[in-house]
Amino acid sequence: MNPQIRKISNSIRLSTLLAVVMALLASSLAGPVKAAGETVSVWVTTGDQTKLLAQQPNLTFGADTTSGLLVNVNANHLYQQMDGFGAAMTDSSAWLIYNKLSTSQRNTLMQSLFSNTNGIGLSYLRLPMGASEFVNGNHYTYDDMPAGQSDPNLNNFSIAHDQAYIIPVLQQARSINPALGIMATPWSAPAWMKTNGSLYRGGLLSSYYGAYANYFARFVDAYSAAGVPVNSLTVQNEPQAKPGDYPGMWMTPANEASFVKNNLGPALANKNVKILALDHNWALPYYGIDVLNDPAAKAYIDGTAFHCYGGIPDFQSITRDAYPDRNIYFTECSSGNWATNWADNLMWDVQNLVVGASRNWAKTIVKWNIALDANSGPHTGGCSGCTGLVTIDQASGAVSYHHDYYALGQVSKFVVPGAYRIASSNLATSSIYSVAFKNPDGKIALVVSNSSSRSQTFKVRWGGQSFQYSLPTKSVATFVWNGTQGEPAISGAPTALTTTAGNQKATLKWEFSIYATSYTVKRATVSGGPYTTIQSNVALPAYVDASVTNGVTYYYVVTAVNGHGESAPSAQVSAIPNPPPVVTATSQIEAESFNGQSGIGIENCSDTSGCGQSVGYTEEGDYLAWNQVNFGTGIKTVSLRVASGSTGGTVEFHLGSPNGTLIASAAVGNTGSWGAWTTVNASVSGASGIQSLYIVFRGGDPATTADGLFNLNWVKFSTH
Ligand SMILES: [Ca+2]
Ligand SMILES: [Ca+2]
Repeated sequence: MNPQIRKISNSIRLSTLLAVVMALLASSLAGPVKAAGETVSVWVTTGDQTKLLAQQPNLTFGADTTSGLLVNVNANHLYQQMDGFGAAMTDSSAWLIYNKLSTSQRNTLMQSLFSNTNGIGLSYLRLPMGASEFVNGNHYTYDDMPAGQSDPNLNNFSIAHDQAYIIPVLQQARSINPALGIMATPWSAPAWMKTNGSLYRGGLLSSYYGAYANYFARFVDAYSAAGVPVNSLTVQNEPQAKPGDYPGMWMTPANEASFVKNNLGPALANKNVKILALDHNWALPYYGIDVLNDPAAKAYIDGTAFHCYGGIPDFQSITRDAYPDRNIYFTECSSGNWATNWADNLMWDVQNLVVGASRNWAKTIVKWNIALDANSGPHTGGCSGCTGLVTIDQASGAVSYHHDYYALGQVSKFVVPGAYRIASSNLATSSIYSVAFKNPDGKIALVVSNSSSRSQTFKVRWGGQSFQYSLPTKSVATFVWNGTQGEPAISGAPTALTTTAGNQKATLKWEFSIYATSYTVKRATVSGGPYTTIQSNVALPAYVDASVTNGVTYYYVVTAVNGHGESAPSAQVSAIPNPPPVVTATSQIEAESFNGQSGIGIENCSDTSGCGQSVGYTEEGDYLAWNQVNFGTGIKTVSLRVASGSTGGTVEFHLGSPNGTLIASAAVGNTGSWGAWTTVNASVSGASGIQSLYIVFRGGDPATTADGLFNLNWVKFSTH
């Protein structure tokens, strides 16, 4: 119990009186300390493209009302601090901008990208270190050697390739937006450092970990000398991908942890560059956790970076919840000619990237190519239908702007590096999505999208005032205002409190209260109380209670607190912390219910027999583990629900450890696609009683095979 809070709540009438007196003093004597009726500027992009980041007539905050759809904003709640918004300056993008535009065309485009008065003020660029597939010509690194030769001292290292046009374009971008951040990412180490001597697939030879760390350090120094300081590095682009026709390199979490703690971290120690793990799909939230599980690696790692090509943005929070002292970044998503409905594309980007990634802790929102030509190029291998933020006509230099430019612009033009994400309502059941930020100068920017098929009217409420707005179908609006948030008394209890029991913990989440400055969490061991305060001054609407004993039922309520005092308590919820339960072998064991794993990814899925989530990204040696499975007696067979778009592989069932007693083995072939589910059966011998179970995936060398082996929905043992 915080004594100060208790004092406030006990003297609520006095403090209310004081507040009234203070307000009177402020309005009559001190001038506009808190000027009500703030002006709101409004910028809209509509799905029918009649308005493209178009400023609308100003609105004014007025008296608060509480009917209809309510988008609440509470700037007291500070989530992550933003590093910026942007896209990737690939070799292809820089080549087009530098070589295919006249000076005047180039200046106009660069202003439209990087100025937030003449354009959308992009503030973060991702830069491939060497070639991705988006290159005008051959794939390259900064230290290529003839086949059979190596260069362990990096005598041949040079960024001359980039000096021709990439660095000049980056310098111009920085001159327009001096706050521009740069994130660099290698697609592959030089071929001579790799297990297969190729820029495609293969892994990094352990004998060159030191040389490769020096390669990063040389790159950072060379770019700094060229006037383009690098703010962050990801260890490897898509370390779990195995591209066959453009640069890529296989790295496991253990590879990244080893490379970072022994080589890359020390090599960059005094260079003020953040090191980020993963840089791959939302579907791989356990990868970053596995890297951060190594404390020596974690000491050098700022956070984990995600791409959009599998999984959902919410999975970012799996990594963040495991390591709340490390950051989250969103670093790549391409649009392309596989999706051509402009309005739907606008809504997808706003909902999943601007809103979804930001609401799941991302400090950057970065799309893929900033510019490509009309043929989705130039590119060498890889994606053949990708589109950039803009398309540049190689013949005329004409520039066309795509939905991504406006989706990003609705936030990047108004939210600068250093802004914090603040609390705002998501009304998913009404297809109204929002995210809000508070800039370093105090200015608030609220982005609201309406992805429903009709116009919708909602109210934005902030600090005891509100305004109303009607947003057309499949459109997005940004509302910008300045001022000090008012602080009326909190009228209602916190809502939507939920709790999830875990091993030695209970996790609480609730909807934020519009005027709260903090929350108090209270607990009882008897339903209805009396409750004891276990934590006051909780800054955000979430709490993990780790001071629990397994097997005990706990009852929780939360209250919202501000300068006027404390709200009524929320509805009560209960949880019984417990170790993972014993799983019955003859029940349907969902693959995603594992207690331990190595190397897997997760996806939401659909299957006629139910799916929830499935496990994928399976390669040789990956496994799932359950601590306690009760086989009973007489187990004879096991059924597996699987899907595979590749040649498949083998699944093995072991007891005790991944290499323990083998009780069953089943071959899984191509089922037609990654979503074509089929049931495979195998005989089982030697399984009885309560055992730990390991499901181990077998097949091929992960560094060189083209795809994962197969997806797994569930397994079920049987006595028949
Ligand atoms: Ca894997
Ligand atoms: Ca499942």
